[in-house]
Amino acid sequence: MAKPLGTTIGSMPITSHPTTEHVKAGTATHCPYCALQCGMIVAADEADGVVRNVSITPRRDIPANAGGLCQKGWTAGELLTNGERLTTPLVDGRPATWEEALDHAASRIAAIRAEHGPDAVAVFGGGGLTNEKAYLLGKFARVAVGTSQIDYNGRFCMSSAAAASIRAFGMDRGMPFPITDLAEADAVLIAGGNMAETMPPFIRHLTLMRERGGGLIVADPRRTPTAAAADLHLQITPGTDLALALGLLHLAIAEGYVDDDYIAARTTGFDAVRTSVSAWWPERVERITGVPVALMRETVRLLGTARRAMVLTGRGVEQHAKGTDTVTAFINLALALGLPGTEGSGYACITGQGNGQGGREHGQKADQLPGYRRIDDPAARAHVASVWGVDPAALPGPGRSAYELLDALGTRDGPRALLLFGSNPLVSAPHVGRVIDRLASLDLLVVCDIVLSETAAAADVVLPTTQWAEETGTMTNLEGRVLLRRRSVAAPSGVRSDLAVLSGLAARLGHPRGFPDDPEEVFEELRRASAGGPADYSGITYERIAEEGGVFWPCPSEDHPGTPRPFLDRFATPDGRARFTPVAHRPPAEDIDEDYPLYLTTGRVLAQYQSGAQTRRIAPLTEAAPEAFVELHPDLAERIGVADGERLQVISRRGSASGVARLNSTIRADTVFMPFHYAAEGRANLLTNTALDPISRMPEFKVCAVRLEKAA
Ligand SMILES: Nc1nc2c(c(=O)[nH]1)N[C@H]1C(S)=C(S)[C@@H](COP(=O)(O)OP(=O)(O)OC[C@H]3O[C@@H](n4cnc5c(=O)[nH]c(N)nc54)[C@H](O)[C@@H]3O)O[C@H]1N2
Ligand SMILES: Nc1nc2c(c(=O)[nH]1)N[C@H]1C(S)=C(S)[C@@H](COP(=O)(O)OP(=O)(O)OC[C@H]3O[C@@H](n4cnc5c(=O)[nH]c(N)nc54)[C@H](O)[C@@H]3O)O[C@H]1N2
Ligand code: SF4
Ligand SMILES: [Mo]
Repeated sequence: MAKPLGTTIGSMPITSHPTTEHVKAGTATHCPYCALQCGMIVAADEADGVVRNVSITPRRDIPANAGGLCQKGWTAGELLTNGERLTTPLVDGRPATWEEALDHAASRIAAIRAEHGPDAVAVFGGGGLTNEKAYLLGKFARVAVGTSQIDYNGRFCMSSAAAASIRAFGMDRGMPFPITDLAEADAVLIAGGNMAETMPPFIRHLTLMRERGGGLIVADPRRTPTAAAADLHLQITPGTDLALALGLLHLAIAEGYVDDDYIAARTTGFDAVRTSVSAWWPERVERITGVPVALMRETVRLLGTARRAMVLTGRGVEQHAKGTDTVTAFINLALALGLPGTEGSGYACITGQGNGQGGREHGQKADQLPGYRRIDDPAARAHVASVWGVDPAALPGPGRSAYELLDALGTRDGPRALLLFGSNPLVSAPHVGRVIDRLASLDLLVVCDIVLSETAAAADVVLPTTQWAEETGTMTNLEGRVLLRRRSVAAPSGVRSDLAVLSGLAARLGHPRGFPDDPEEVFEELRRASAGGPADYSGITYERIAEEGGVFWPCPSEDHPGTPRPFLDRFATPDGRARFTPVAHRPPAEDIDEDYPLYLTTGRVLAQYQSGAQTRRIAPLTEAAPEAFVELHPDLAERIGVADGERLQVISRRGSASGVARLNSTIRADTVFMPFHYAAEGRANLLTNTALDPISRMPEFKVCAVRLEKAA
């Protein structure tokens, strides 16, 4: 019997309340970080415009966290009082007034555009930005600048799962059911996700499931806290999940678990998929994946006999050059078992960033207009152009995807200016050595941030912005539930909101109207722009969200209740049926060889968030996770003569990074792991591969070939 899922992970309780006697009356809002968007009450003392003594209390009325928070959430108040907060614009590294900084940025943008055309100016956004910001950023790029060159960090996040969901279901709502459905399942397969560290309160839903007798299966090359708590751990070779999914479907067919009635009534294309998995017999899959046949059989039995079952994917299977096909193979498995679009069962992608779901819907993507519309669809262009009051012909077409955009900066045909909001690519982009050169070759780099991130430190113009609890905006959580993140404390003097920055730049570029800085006004326009699109927000208002605690999209009118389970009656395809698509396994873009004999995989630790720009500045978090490390098996450590805690150099074809050795006998002996949260020599992305998925354009963050050396 597996261990019960714990209630404490790391040093902080994740499900209990703090003592509440001293808690001041505060504002109900949401966490600054991940897509769980835990509800919290933020209270603080304010005197002379300075915020002190911030207290954070978890909300019980938000089902995703229901009274729990992780260590990052508990300590988020320190973001509001941090001494490293930016409060003055910088031009060429020197403090400047807002007028000077905005004038300088706008005049350089105008000059570069006049000389080289609008596509010489690029815009890069983030999945942590509110819906209002993501929407206005997309409009700013297309209307105020006129550029096609806009994309965002979500391309590095869940884009493969989004592409696979659109391929299968006609629509990408990451989790097409309320998170509380998990507790009612009889079996859950998590492929490449480590929620015990990446979304600790999520575990509560799995604990409830297991307490009812449900089975948890986790596929991960490492024995993570999530895998350790599972009934079955499939300790897979990195980059081989596609073969695993094909093998599981092969077994499901062979052992009679396929739901023929569901397939006939709700899907198309099964015959081709059945044929495509016929050669994926279990012994062959075991040779490729390292997962024992017996565990595969048990997995299929658990999923196949469950009355209700869920298949979930995380970045572990998605961040590969074949991520879209891998997720497709897991969706094929779920469809064959009859799960998606039925009550209490389904497939979901576990979205990561705070507004990872909403951030991929409203137009900061290279190929997209608001409402999850395609920018190459004439009807979508006509609708959005009418809301924006422009000629549809004036809207640019699709631009480059995130890595392709970064890779093109400063090249002969590439952009010469970049405006960046809510991302820190000098830590988080693949093959970061290349990205350092590309950013350095720009004529203009403008970064909006709350702190001097590694990327902001390289900018010509830095604009200090307000953050979560200092401003209001909507966030769409991993369930597709639109939430209101309310202003709870005063912003420090000297900072402006991202909306105000866009408004100020647009005015200087000749657009004094159409770029309001009031979030609700922007949301009202977003509602109209999204109306009739797949992600239809037209029935959602700030008032409704406040009253109802969140509204699920699509919500096409104010009297519509919202859509917690969009696929119950039909999928979002033209014929209403889900589509099976046959996919083929292939090895990682860069496999191991004599010179680089180990797989490197990368990911997260509980106490750090993303590029670390925010969390590396919070004392309790840096104490908990102070520096870059390399997790490796003791046998491997012995071979290279390194002891626990000694410094290691990790070398790939693209660069070299360093971290302290962390010996762990539960990791595969052919695999090393590094978190990607750290700066300088600790950057895992000095090593990672830029091979892109052909459909989602996702880089292969999760597997490349490396060798280890003891640091001199
Ligand atoms: N603490 C913390 N929480 C976060 C974040 C953070 O930075 N820190 N970021 C947020 C964001 S944006 C995201 S996207 C989510 C990500 O959430 P997760 O997807 O849970 O996070 P990762 O750690 O990137 O990857 C999950 C697991 O995939 C495994 N893995 C690596 N390679 C493979 C492989 O080839 N196959 C399989 N099956 N597994 C593999 C890793 O060992 C890792 O344990 O977390 C969110 N929450
Ligand atoms: N090797 C490797 N690399 C990875 C991954 C991996 O698993 N392995 N995961 C990838 C994934 S899933 C993701 S999501 C990316 C994330 O990587 P990044 O895009 O770098 O994400 P963050 O660190 O969240 O960057 C957000 C930045 O915006 C700032 N910020 C926060 N709030 C605001 C705001 O409201 N306005 C503005 N203007 N700025 C704000 C923060 O201070 C920070 O500097 O990394 C990717 N990179
Ligand atoms: S799980 Fe995510 S949303 Fe919840 S407290 Fe932690 S970082 Fe914040
Ligand atoms: Mo992400």
